[in-house]
Amino acid sequence: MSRIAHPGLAAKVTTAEHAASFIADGMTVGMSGFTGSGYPKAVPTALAAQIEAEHAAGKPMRLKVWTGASTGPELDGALARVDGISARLPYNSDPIAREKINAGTMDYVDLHLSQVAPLAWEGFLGALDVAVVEVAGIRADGSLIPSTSVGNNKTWLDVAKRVILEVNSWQNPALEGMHDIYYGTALPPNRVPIPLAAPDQRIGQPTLRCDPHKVIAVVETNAPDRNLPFAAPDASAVAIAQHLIEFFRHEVGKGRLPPSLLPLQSGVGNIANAVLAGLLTAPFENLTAYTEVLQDGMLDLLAAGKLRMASCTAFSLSPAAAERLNQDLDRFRDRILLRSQEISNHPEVVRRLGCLAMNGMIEADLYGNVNSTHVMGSRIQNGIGGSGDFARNAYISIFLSPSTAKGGTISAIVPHVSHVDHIAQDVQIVVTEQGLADLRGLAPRKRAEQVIERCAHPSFRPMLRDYYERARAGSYGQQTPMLPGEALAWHQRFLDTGSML
Ligand code: 0RQ
Repeated sequence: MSRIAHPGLAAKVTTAEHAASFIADGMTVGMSGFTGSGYPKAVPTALAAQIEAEHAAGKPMRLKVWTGASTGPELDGALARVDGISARLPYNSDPIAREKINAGTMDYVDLHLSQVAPLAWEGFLGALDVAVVEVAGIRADGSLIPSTSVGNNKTWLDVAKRVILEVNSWQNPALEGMHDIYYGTALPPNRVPIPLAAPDQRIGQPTLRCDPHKVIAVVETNAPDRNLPFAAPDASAVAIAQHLIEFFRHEVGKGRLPPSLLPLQSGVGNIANAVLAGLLTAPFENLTAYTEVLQDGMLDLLAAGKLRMASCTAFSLSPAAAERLNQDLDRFRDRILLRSQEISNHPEVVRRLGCLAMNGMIEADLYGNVNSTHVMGSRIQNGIGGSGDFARNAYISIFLSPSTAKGGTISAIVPHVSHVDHIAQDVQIVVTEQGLADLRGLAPRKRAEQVIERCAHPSFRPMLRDYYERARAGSYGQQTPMLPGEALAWHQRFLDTGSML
């Protein structure tokens, strides 16, 4: 049965190649997609072929590409491979695009994910020529059934001059009704409070609005979302999870957290997933999540009945977990809500709900400043994503990482971070496999002692103590002792010798 119930839009069905031909050099294209979910699969691939042909004919063709967050290889990978992206925002984890960004041949605007939609309405990002959005179906009234991610789709459909829709029949029709799309946002001075006071509250409608007159092409697809499988948690990830769960138990014991904790936010990656796996056997029931991505660990918690419900903007599931959810969607559909990313990550809502923010990091320094994005201060790994939206506004802001990287040659605890994403005021708890530093209420010098003694790897502790003692002796000021040249030379040593040791 066709998924396109609107006759006018059904009449616009065409090939991906024809749809892609509406996109020209220099245009800005807003695509759907958030992690490997809900991104268009056919038009970007056709577009990559078109770009390759243009380049072969000696003609320029490069686009500005906006999305929700990272996407799948058919989008970022395909367009980056043919050198078809001049500028990208707001998040990237594609390895080919990463190389181009770090080679300086692709501009990358790394943004807080909650701020992308407002920036687009405010006109601060320039005009959006075309939106290319995957949906699970089109209803008779022309409204759109969202797919496995919402991301910035609402905004792209509203602000784009023209719209191309991909209707993916691989997506489960039972997705209909799982979304909550809120149309109450406005620009200052007309902005009003977001009326959301609990993770399971609905404040919007299940479908996306779209003016049918703006739709220039509809493409039918049947293609799976693609996320990478998670690695099984290693000993380090398990130790990090144990420290954190012990901390939660302690906080419940002190009466600073309720027994069912507070809404969980969990970042991307294997460590975050290991923490969720740890919660499966931890003594907390009736948990909730108010987060960006729903990953395997959360699905397991939902299946086990530990997690009462999860609010997110996208599924970020391994192929096996995506298959499992697709087969069994009826079991989960009343306990999962998908929202636009400006709401899933909204600072006002995160602060009101009191989220427990758990995010990965590249490195933390003695005072608790965190670098989430740049290796050695200059080479971007992914982007800040939603970590800043949550960290600054969380009830407790937690950053997690193994204490070393690159086979133990690099310390994730450093004298001074080589790039700052999260200032010390936004970082309350730092956890490595070595232990957990609780920095709440501590002045910088007390923070330094905690971070070195609890989080640093034993092979780096003597060097960090030595640096800190000399900083205490020779620093210009004693509020946040620092020897600027040496703090940066710490990173330079790796670049010079391949090891910080
Ligand atoms: O590089 O793959 O070349 O070996 O960084 O590190 O250990 O695989 O860890 O997948 O958990 O990612 C901060 C990047 C951690 C992630 C970051 C190198 C390491 C490896 C990846 P290789 P791991 P993870 C909401 C939350 C920002 C966005 C965010 C991230 C690679 O958590 O992108 O929080 N966060 N979003 O070797 C040198 C160090 C290093 C280092 C790691 N100290 N020095 N290299 N690496 N630490 C979700 C969304 O926004 C969608």
